[in-house]
Amino acid sequence: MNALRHVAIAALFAVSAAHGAQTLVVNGSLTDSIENNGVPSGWINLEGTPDVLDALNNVGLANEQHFGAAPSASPDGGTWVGLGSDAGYTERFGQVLSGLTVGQQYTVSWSAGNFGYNFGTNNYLGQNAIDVMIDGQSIGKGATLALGSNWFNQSLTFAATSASQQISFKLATSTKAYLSIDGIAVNATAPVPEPGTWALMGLGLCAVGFMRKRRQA
Ligand SMILES: [Ca+2]
Repeated sequence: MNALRHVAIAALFAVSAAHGAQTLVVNGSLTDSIENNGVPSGWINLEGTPDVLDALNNVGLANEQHFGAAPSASPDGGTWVGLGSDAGYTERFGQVLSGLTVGQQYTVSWSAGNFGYNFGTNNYLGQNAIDVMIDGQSIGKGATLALGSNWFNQSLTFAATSASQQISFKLATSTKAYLSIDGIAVNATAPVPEPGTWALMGLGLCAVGFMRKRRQA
């Protein structure tokens, strides 16, 4: 009887542990040295020349402060990534997510701002949106942002189709623009217990049922 109760309790603990959420992104804070044409550690450059910047070093150039709108402090802090676009030109960066559960829904969240770049004829001041891709296919985009000083929290969801999938970010249209992104996270939206957990949970429920039966007898 006591042993059965222990099995039931252990199974319930296993189920609640499976619900613990943890971001699957490496260096989602996009922390690294200021860099023109580079991406932070943990990330790969997929198209064009993304930059690592902050409010004092636009487009990843030291002491470059020609913004279209002065950035407010990033909600995530530190450095972030800048993505440009123009007719026939795009910049994209990403990383491979591993440990995904097939069929599981995941939420991708990030902060974005449109501070632009305004220097001579190099004007990237248009509005644009962050486009999110899984294995090179768009799963949607954040709200379109006009030039301004604020950061906006944005998110999208997708269902995993493989244990490892590449996530990447670029601008949604070819309008000449330069947007910033920071604080990227990927978390299970509504965790589904894994097969092993289902089995344990079933065992726990059987044990509870068995205890009830014994008590009734
Ligand atoms: Ca950051």
